Formats: sequence, structure tokens, C-alpha cells
Amino acid sequence: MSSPIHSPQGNWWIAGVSVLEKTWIRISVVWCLILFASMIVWASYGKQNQHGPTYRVSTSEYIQKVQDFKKAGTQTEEGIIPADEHIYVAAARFSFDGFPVVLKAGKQYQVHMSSYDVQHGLSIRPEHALSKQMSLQLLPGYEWVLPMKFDEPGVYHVVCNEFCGVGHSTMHGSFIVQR
Ligand SMILES: [Cu+2]
Repeated sequence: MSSPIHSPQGNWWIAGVSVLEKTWIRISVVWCLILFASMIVWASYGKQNQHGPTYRVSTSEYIQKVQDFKKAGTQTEEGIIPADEHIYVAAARFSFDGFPVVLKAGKQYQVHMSSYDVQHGLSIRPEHALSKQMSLQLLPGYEWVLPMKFDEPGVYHVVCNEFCGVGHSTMHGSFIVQR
């Protein structure tokens, strides 16, 4: 049986590039440069950048902080009502610690986050629009403090979006935001 693939004729590898192809190459190079420049502009002026301080912390220290947070807060059926504006949560294989947390809509909180073991994700998704998300990365050894304010009351689900092992898909937490 003969092959359906035929060798091209002549010296095709040194044939000139067509004008149309050259034009598209030029357009893509210019577009790449525009996008590259935009990254610098967005990093300096964009409001989407993650912010808030990060501190070095040992796992045992951070476990203690989350335990203290849980003890200081009020335990309700829905979750923990924090004693003050500081919230301590953590990810571990394969669950979140410190959740669910009951918050007041419109109030600013300082959310402390870390991981007890490996790199995890913390993706926050409102229940009425699960495809909308805010994705954060949690690293062991680092305590990241991010100011957060939930304007609308509702349930905000938290899932891990950094594959961390077999139980990854079972990791779940939630922010219960009330009026
Ligand atoms: Cu995970």
C-alpha cells in the first residue's frame, strides 16, 4: 500500500515566504509587543493585583493561630463568627481549616491564609455565579494577609484549585456572608 503522504516538490524549504504570511507574522509580533507592554502597565496601575503583606511562619505556629482563631470566635451552626476583623484559615491535604466563617456584608476583614503542607489554591466563588472566581495561592511557610470585603450577602464557596493529590476535589470551605 502506498503512503497517502507525498513529498513536496522541489526545494520547498528555501522558497520565499508569501507577502500575506509575512504580514501576519508582522501583525503577531506587534501584538505580542503590545501585550507585553500592557503587562507592565497593568502591574503598575491595575486594580486586579493581589496585595497585602506576607510573613514567614512555621507550620506549627500557623496551626496554633488557626486554633486560637477558632477558640476566640463564636461557634454557631453556620460556622465561626470571628471575634474581631482577623480571620485565620488554612489549607491542608485534603481539607480547609478555619471554615466555615460567618461574616458581615460590607465589613472589611483581614484574612490570614497559609498551607499546612503543600501548595494549595484558594478559589472563592459566589454560590449564585460559580464560574466567577477569585483565585489565590497558599504556600506552606508563608502567612498571607489579604484585606477582604464581601459587599453582597450570600454563600461564597472556597475550593482548592491547585492539584494537591487524590483528595484534592473534596476540599471545600465557605464564607457565609450575612446582612
Ligand atoms: Cu488541591
